[in-house]
Amino acid sequence: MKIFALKENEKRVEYAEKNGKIYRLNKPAMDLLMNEGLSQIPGDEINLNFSDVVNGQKSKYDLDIPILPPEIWGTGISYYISRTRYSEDDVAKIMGKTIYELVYESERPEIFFKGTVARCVPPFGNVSIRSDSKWTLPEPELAVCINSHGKILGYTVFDDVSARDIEAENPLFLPESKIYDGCASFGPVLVTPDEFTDPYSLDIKMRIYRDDKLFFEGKTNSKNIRTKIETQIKWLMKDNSIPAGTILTTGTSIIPGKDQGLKHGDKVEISIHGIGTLTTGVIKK
Ligand code: DO4
Ligand code: MG
Repeated sequence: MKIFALKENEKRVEYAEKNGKIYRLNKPAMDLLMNEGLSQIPGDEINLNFSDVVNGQKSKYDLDIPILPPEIWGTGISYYISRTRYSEDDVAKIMGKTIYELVYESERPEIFFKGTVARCVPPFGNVSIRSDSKWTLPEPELAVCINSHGKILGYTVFDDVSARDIEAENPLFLPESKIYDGCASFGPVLVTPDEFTDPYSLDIKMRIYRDDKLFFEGKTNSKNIRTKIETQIKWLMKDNSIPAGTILTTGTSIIPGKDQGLKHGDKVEISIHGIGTLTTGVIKK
């Protein structure tokens, strides 16, 4: 099943796609996700072309984020390339190793609070560059939605937009680099595990367009992730109660360079095999 949401006359309406049929839900999508035993989807089947809704380039509809997570968390430095690229700056070292090398080697992953729904923009919305940042990067990531026991309810595409200059200036500035208005987007759909292939063999691609021309392109595969998603969830939930519907975004491994930061007017496309393409614009505050 794939969950998505549209804004209709200023109201949020949730939908589910299953076996080629689309249902307008009359119960919250979250209830549906938490009740796998339901034999019938609670809603009316409607005549809507799924590819018109979630086509990566554009949508005929006004999409919203697929679910409304009560909390959003992130994992950092979960790929070898992030360990290396983050260590390139003049960053803090402990006993001769950069903090990023150390966190990559550590059993405990780096886990940080990423934000709330109010700070997320929907697919085809505009993510933001902070007014005090000159180097902000998109971070294309596979994200999971979990219940309060840590069970994975669905997978989605997440952009963990980050003010890299603020983060590089001082690691204690991480919260300001990560959490601000327009610091994230996710969607266009949430795919339930029964429709999902192996989360450790997914092609992930990102393209940035500037003035309608391709400005940056990168690709990776989720097989390169160091800490398995289940282990990330276990650490997130250690002595930390997590409300059902929480999103955990699992880390980036496509990292544009210093001269490839986002600019006002850019378009970012992030595709993950089996989920779809998340497209957003970019604005500078
Ligand atoms: O401290 C760095 C955070 C890195 C991050 O968000 C990632 O690796 O995806
Ligand atoms: Mg990230």
